[in-house]
Amino acid sequence: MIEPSVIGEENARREAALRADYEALGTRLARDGIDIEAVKAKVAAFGIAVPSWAAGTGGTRFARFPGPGEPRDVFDKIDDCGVVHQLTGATPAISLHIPWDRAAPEDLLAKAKENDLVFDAVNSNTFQDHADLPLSFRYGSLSHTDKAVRDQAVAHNIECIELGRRIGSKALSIWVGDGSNFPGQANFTRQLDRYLDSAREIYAALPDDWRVFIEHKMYEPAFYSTVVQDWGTSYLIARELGDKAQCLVDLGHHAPNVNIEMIVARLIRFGKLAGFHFNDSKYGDDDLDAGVIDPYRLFLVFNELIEAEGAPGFDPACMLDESHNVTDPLESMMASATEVVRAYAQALLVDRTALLAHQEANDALMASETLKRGFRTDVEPILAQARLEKGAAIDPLATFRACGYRARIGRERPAVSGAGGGIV
Ligand code: RM4
Ligand code: MN
Ligand code: MN
Repeated sequence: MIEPSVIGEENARREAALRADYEALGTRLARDGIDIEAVKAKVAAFGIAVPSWAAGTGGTRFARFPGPGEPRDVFDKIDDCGVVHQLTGATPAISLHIPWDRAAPEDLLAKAKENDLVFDAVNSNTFQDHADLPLSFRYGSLSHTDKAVRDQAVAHNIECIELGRRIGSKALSIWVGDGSNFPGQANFTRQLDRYLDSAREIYAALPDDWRVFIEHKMYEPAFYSTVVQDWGTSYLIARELGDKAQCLVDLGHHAPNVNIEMIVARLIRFGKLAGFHFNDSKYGDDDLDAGVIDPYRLFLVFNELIEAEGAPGFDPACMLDESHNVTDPLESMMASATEVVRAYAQALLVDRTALLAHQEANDALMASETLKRGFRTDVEPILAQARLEKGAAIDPLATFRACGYRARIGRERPAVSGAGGGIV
C-alpha cells in the first residue's frame, strides 16, 4: 500500500483550495434547499466494486500491450485494487473471476484484509477452456448440445459458489459466450432450454442468502446470435429461475443508442435489477472507462436508481467492468470509480418534487432542465471532501503519480510478454 504520509502531504497542498470550493458549493446548494453535508454523507457511504481482471492491461483480439508492474497473480491484483481503494476511498470490494483468480480461500481472505477490501460477486468463466478440465467450451457451455459439457460448466459454476461462500461473496455472476455464428447453426429454442436446465442446477446450489446475476450481451464472441442476448431474455431467465435470480446490466452490452436507463427502470419495476457492470462504449462492448464517452447516460442511470432508493429489497450491486488498453489500469480504475460516484452525486441533487410536477404538467422542457441542473453541477468538491475525511486522496490521480507505486511494482514484478491477444 502507499505510505499514508505521502497522501497526507499531497492533501495538505490542496486542502485550502478544497475548503474554499466546498464552502462556495455549499452556499450555492443551500439556495436550492440542499444540505451539502447530507449529500456528502451519502457519497461517502457509496461503494463500487472493482474487477480483479481490470488491474492488468486488457487487450483486443489483435494485441495486448502490457506495462510495467503487471499483476502476476490474484494476490498482486488484490494489492493493486487496495491502492485504488486507498486513494479513492470508493472501491471497498473486489470481484474475482475463476479460474483466473483461483487460490486458497484463507490466503485470499488474508490478502484482502491486508488491503482493507472485501469480496464482491464471484464470476464464473465458461467462455474459454480451462487447463484442468477435459472438455472444450468451443461450441458453448451451459447450453452446449453435449450433456457432458453442460455438466462440466454447471460443476464449474458450483465450484465458484463454493469458493465465493468461503471468502464472503454473496452472489454469482454468470455470463456465457454461448451463441452461434451462422444462421441455422443452433436451434434458438432448444439452446435456450438447455441453458435453462443448466442454470436451474446452479440455482439449486445457491446458499439461502445468495443471488445469481444473469448478464446479457448482444454479441461477441458469438457473432450471429447469443443465448442471453438482451435484457428481455435475461428477465425471462431470471423469472424462470426464481427470486434469487436477477439481471445484471453491463453498460457495454447493448446496441448503440439503446435506452439503457429505461431498461434499468423496467428491471427495477419488476424487482429484477441485480446491478451493473459500469464502463462506457461508443460502438459495442468497448469496455472504455466509465463516463468517458457519455457521462449524461451514466447520470441518467443513477437518476433511475435514486428514484427507486429505499424500495423494499432494492439493492443494486455496482461494479466496474473495463478493459484498459492504453492507460495505466490503476489510474483508469480510479478515474472510472470517481466518474460513477460523480454521476451518483449529481443525481442526488435533482429536485424530485419539481421533476414530478413538471412531468405531471407535461412540461417537457422544464423536466429536462431539472435533470440538467443536477448534471451541470460540478460536484467535485463534495467527492474530494468525502475522500479527504476518509483519509483518501483529494486528488487520487496526482497522488498516485507522486507516490511511486507503479515504479516500485515495476521493479518488483518481472515484465510479462506482450504477445497474443485476448482479455486476460
Ligand atoms: C464479458 C462480460 C463479463 C466479463 C468478461 C471478461 O464481455 O462483460 O462480465 O466477465 O467479459
Ligand atoms: Mn460484464
Ligand atoms: Mn463485456
